[in-house]
Amino acid sequence: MSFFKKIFSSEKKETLDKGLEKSKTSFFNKLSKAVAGKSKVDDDVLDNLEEVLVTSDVGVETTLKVIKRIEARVSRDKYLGTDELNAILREEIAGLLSETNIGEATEFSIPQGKTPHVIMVVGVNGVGKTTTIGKLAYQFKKKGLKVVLGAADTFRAAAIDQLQVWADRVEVPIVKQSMGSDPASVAFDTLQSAVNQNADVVIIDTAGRLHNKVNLMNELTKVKRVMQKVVGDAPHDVLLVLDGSTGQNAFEQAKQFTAATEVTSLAVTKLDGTAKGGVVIGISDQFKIPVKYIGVGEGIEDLQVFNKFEFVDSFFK
Ligand SMILES: Nc1nc2c(ncn2[C@@H]2O[C@H](COP(=O)(O)OP(=O)(O)O)[C@@H](O)[C@H]2O)c(=O)[nH]1
Ligand SMILES: [Mg+2]
Repeated sequence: MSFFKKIFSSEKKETLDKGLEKSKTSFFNKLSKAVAGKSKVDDDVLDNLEEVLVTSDVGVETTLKVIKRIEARVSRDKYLGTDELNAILREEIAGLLSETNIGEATEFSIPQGKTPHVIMVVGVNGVGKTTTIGKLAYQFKKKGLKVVLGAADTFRAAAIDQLQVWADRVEVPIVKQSMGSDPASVAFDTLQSAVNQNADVVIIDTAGRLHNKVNLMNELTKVKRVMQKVVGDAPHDVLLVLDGSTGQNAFEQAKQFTAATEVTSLAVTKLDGTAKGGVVIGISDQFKIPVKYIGVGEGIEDLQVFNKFEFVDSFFK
């Protein structure tokens, strides 16, 4: 199919292939059981396939769409061999994802002359916000952009320390206050410092205490409002970080956060250590917000711009 004609950067693809290994092994084990003793894709095989997709965290809604597409294909082609199922899944899932009105995600673009560009990072505790911020800061810095980090997750002292560790590693300035201080005040200071230094990009870390949606919404709204006193249209991006290894939980978090605040893009982390990588397929299909980045390791280089066709290609290869 034409999607795969694109030549993917081989180094990036290798990391992705390796990162998805657990998800793939688990998927193909289930798939081979599902088609054992069957040479033809029939109703039984489709039933089993449905279960394989759901238990691989693709999500019920997306699974049903995929099954429908394959059913249509079975009635069109009369005979489909189970040995072709990989290739068929690859094509039909790529086809399904190409139907969403979200184009291919690209990395954050930092407009020239209208700086600083402010990115606010949100998500539940432990999903990988701080790590993703560190990796992003590294990518921006490599491009020659001036980055400032803001430690507005003031809920735990360790959260501030962790962002400091990343700031030191990437060698970018960080603005912080003590634990328990007002996150909006930290964000305000960070933007002022960024403006004073003529920085290109600001990345604001936040605390994600989801136990109360109203609280969360109020806090994020306040942070935004206070930032706008310094940069009128901040934040320019709100990146929601989701932990891919939590599977269906990541779906739930995406639903709750997008209801609580305006989110412009998604990052799905920890795809390297999990068999639940299929969750990215469901999230890409079901949310109107693009998955922009995926985390495929703990290292500074292990953040990739998400390409849905590249992902599907790696997954079903
Ligand atoms: N394997 C793996 N670990 C990750 C990834 N992203 C984050 N982590 C780890 O997840 C843990 C929590 O990350 P952290 O950034 O502190 O989460 P935060 O609480 O949302 O800021 C840390 O141990 C990170 O090293 C990833 O893409 N792959
Ligand atoms: Mg953190």
